[in-house]
Amino acid sequence: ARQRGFTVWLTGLSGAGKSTVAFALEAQLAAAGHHVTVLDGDVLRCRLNRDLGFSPADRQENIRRAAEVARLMNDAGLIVLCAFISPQRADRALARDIIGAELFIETWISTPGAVCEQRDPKGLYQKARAGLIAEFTGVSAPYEAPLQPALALDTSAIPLDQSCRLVLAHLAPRLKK
Ligand code: GGZ
Repeated sequence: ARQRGFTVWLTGLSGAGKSTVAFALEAQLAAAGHHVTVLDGDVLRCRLNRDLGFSPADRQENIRRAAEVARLMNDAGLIVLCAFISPQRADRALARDIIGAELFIETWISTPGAVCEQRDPKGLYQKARAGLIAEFTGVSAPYEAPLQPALALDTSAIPLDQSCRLVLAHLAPRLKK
């Protein structure tokens, strides 16, 4: 029988390493013969979600659409790696309900805010501090950390390959057969 899909939901601050972990995992899972894809907030916001901003309501709609897409892909047998800040606990609960609790693996990329701001790969924190970006998560908008994530990974404390190994070890029972 075709492999059943599931969703690894990566949540964390901008610059925490969500996309980096997601795309590295995608490559490793694909190399092992699994059907896998990434849904990335920054990417979806260029197409499917291009009409959405960063108000709480728009973030919720962003997460809702992403979760509906992940659900369709899971139904089609794909492993889906979702990388969204998804700062609101209620929105992650909505995603879990849409995808199905048993197929939803919440993974907190827990890299501290000070490290993310230090990295500032796109200069967004600097712009947010200067008041040029409103409602920027961790600066002028809240991030609600998961209370009981399946996994927590601080990418400033462990290297990328170890983060991938920890996720793959957690997924191992689902990847059998
Ligand atoms: C947070 C913002 C904002 C604001 C632009 N707040 O690290 P990035 O740059 O490349 O990816 C971030 C992306 C966040 O999109 P998500 O869909 O993951 O967000 S959410 O789940 O909250 O809906 C960041 C960039 O967009 N960005 N403005 N104000 N991140």
